[in-house]
Parts: sequence; structure tokens; C-alpha cells
Amino acid sequence: RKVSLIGVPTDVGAGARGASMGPEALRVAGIAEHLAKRGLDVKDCGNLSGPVNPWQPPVNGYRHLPENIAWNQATHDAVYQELKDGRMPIMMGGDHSLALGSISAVARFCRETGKKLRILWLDAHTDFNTAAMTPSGNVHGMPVASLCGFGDETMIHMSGHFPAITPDQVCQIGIRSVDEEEKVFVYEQGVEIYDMRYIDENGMKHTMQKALQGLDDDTHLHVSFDVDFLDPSIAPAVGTTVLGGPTYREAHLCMEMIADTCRMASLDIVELNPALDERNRTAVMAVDMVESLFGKSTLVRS
Ligand code: DIR
Ligand code: MN
Ligand code: MN
Ligand code: MN
Repeated sequence: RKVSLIGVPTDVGAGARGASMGPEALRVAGIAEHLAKRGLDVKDCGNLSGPVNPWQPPVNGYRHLPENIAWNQATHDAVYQELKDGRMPIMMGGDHSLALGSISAVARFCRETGKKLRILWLDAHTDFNTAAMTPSGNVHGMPVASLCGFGDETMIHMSGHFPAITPDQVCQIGIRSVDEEEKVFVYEQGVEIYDMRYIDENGMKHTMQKALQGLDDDTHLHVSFDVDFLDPSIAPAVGTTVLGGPTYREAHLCMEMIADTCRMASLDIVELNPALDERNRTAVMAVDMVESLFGKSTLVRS
């Protein structure tokens, strides 16, 4: 299996500075070496480039919209190129706004190749805000809504098809922070959501069985891993920590069950903010989780 690491060093979509250092922290934590050890053919494409963070207040409900568009367009083009070359893109953010570019490219590729796209969104947040309802103006709180057709004109048309995806293609896990209007909107749109209460009541195993059901040979599974999905006790280096996330064991089980499907065909790793880390431990934790996503297991399993 061939994978391509694509670094996207920006934090223009976030409310805290520092996620721009995420790609390098993942490299320092040995992401390429750990994947190679799993038998993968790893190519590191290096980092994309784009505008600096102007650190300005929101305009019409968006902070840094032109900068977000530029970074997402670059991300779209790079992810699409790797898919075309028959390689699995691993987009290393950067903040979660970049999932718009990444998933737009995946959606484009799936339409061209006749694959069914399913998106697994691992996050504390639903990221389903629009400019009209966002309390922060931060574009990293909006990518799922934009992909579903609600957002800036350029963003919602990036995949070359409108909308890029429909809400029924998305399944979210680990949710525990949703803004007031966003809560109503994401419910109306019918996104399949397993929040922390669901996981508390039913356990991670049952949750993942539900989340992964119905995948078949024609399914392209995209995993969008926001590091704030993890409980802050094991992953403190994110801009928006929320208490009560999956524990180390729960998160590993989640990743292992995804690996068992053998359907993951693209991945985002986002929101890692090394400026908030302790000796790079959150990056090491993220790489540990990614190893499980690629099938690392304690014992030989049949
Ligand atoms: C909040 C925080 N819902 C917002 N969002 C995210 O600003 O829209 N934090 N995605 O990571
Ligand atoms: Mn997110
Ligand atoms: Mn989040
Ligand atoms: Mn290791």
C-alpha cells in the first residue's frame, strides 16, 4: 500500500495560533518511520505553501476567508494528485478547515471512479457552523456544513460538483461540544452522530459497529481525525480542548475497528498544536493512534 504525507502548515482557520506547526511535530514524532514499519510505501510530499496568518477579526462571519480559500485550494489540488497517482493521501494539518479541501478532492475522485464515499469524522465538535451562526468566525468550525453545500461560494464548489457530499455520507464520533444554532442545524440535516453520551451508554465497540456498518468493496472510507477527539488528559495540545473524550483504550479500539474494515482510503490528521504541547507528547499520541488505524495490533489476529 502506498501512502503520501502532505503537510499543510497553517492555522488561518483556527482561534489559536500554532496548528501550523502540526506537520513538523508529526514528522518529529516519527510518523513516516512508523508507517514504513507497518509495511507501507511512504512518500513525504513535504509541505504546501500559502498565505501567512494575518490574525484579523472576522469579516461577515468569516475570519481569514481569502487565506482559508487559498490553503484549501492548495490542499484540494495536492490530495487529488496523490489519489490520481494511486496513493493514499494523509493530510497533516493544520487546522480542521483544511478538511474542506481534502474531502472535496476525495469526493471528486470518488465521482470519477464510481466509488461510494463515506466519511468518518472523529472530533469533539460537529464543525457544522455557517457564517450566519458561528459564534467565533473560525472557519475550522464550518467544514462539514461547507462540504454539504452551506457556506462560502468558492468553498462549496471546490469539488467541481454541488454539493460535494450529502449529510448521510457523514458519521461523527466523539462529539461533546456543539454551538446552540449549530445543534439545531446539524440535527435538521440528519448527520449520523455518536456523541460521548452514546459512547458512555453503549460502549465504543457497539458504537463503531454501528458507525462502520454497510461498508462494501466499492466504498472509499475517508477518516478525518481531529486530535481534539481524544480526551485532553492524553492529548492536551489542541486549541479547543473539551473534557470527557475517549480514553486511550477507547480511542485505540475505535482506530483498530476502522483498520479491520480495510476500507480507509484517505486520512486527515488535524488540529495538533505543538505550541501547547509537552515534549511533543500529543504528536506521539497521534502517531500511536495512526499506527492502530493502519492495523497495528498486539497479537496476530485471524
Ligand atoms: C466552535 C469550535 N464550534 C466554533 N469549533 C472547533 O468556533 O465554531 N474547534 N472546531 O476545534
Ligand atoms: Mn474539527
Ligand atoms: Mn474539534
Ligand atoms: Mn512507537
